[in-house]
Amino acid sequence: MSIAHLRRTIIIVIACFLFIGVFLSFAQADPDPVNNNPPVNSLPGSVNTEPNTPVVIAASVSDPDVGGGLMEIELTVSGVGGAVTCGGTFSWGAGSNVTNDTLLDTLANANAALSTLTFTPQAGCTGLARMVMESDDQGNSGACTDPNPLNCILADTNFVNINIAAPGDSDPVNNPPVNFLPGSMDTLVSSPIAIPASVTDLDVGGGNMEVELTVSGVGGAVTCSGSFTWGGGTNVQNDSLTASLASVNAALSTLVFTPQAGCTGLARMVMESDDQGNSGTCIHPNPLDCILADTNFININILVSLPTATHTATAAVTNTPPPTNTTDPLATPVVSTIAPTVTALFTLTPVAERCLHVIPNGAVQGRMLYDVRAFFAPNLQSETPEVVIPGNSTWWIVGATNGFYQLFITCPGNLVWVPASSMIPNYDEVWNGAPLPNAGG
Ligand SMILES: [Ca+2]
Ligand SMILES: [Ca+2]
Ligand SMILES: [Ca+2]
Ligand SMILES: [Ca+2]
Repeated sequence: MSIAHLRRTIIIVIACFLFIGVFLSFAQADPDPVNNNPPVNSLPGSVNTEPNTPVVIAASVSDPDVGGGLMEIELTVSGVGGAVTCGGTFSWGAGSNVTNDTLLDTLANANAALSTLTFTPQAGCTGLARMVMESDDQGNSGACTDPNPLNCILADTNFVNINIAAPGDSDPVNNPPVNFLPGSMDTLVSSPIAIPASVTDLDVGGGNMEVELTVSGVGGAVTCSGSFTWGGGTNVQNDSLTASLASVNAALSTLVFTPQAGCTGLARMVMESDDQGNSGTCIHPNPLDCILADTNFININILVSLPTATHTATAAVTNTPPPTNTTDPLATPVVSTIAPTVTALFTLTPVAERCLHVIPNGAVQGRMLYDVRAFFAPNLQSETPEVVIPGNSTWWIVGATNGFYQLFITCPGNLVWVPASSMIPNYDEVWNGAPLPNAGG
């Protein structure tokens, strides 16, 4: 490499460093090198969260001329009043579970503390909370010619609204919990039976529910006692659990009732769920009045033997002719040879039958395209000998797999399958062509 070449290379490298330096100085430019410039808060105008659920707030501050000087950051949870209906607390790098806090530190450290800012709404409250952020630069930096040095300290103040509501809950008052529990089930003498139980609550959010289960004492119609096991306890006659909605439902999902040994007749279990007031602004003088509950019971019929294998069931057929002015493929008149109410002979293997008084959430009704033989299982090998589902009748679809739909026919426990290809959406005014589930297959 020649001397001239080397010199040219060095000049280019120096030019590059100069360019980068100028670029960086522009990036951090002090727009007024003589006087102080104000800090600027970065804070969202609003954030959304669910009741009893902490929310991260993205907050930071900048100041073009604070340099290595100190900033003061003050955070405050607004009191309840006016539009603000909920209090709360916050945690950040400088404090935990506080309603007001200040920090005096460098810009970098202030932003490090702000980077972990999390707001926790007041327990059980829905509505609006608010946090105020004030940053001042302690006069950093610039010449101060004002006779009052306090006038040389520049500040920025903002607030963030925190909207606290459960998805789909437009009502700021508490909504009650709803239990799902079959009205009755059958089991054999001394045979434990799994009970499908669950609870929902629109606005409990991250708050706790309390579920209490009790085996009714013998008396009146109740002739048998028993015990139960669930996620909250084993072989107990009374138990309660206070936990999140997901946790109480996980506990309920394993509920098994064991009848008193050798007893036949009727046992009963009571389920009471309360939402601990979660959530809603409580306007009652007595806070207990803001706790909403649902109470149900299930009758457990304890039988020497299960009902006879063959029985006649009257299928609840909604055989309404389809309307004429829709895209319903059946809008052209269909001549059905089957009467509106169909009596079908069911031959089902006796099992501890589960009667679905409660249709699963999200289930839709479909319409039969034509008469079709029902199946015991979702496969072509399990065709029933005599159960025919009439064309044009409508049914709840409670399961879908392997190219089959499972239909709820009638209580107790009569569930059958039909090929999914034999059903279309129901175009009546209630279902309005709601899509049917994907049956795969
Ligand atoms: Ca300045
Ligand atoms: Ca400044
Ligand atoms: Ca509500
Ligand atoms: Ca509630």
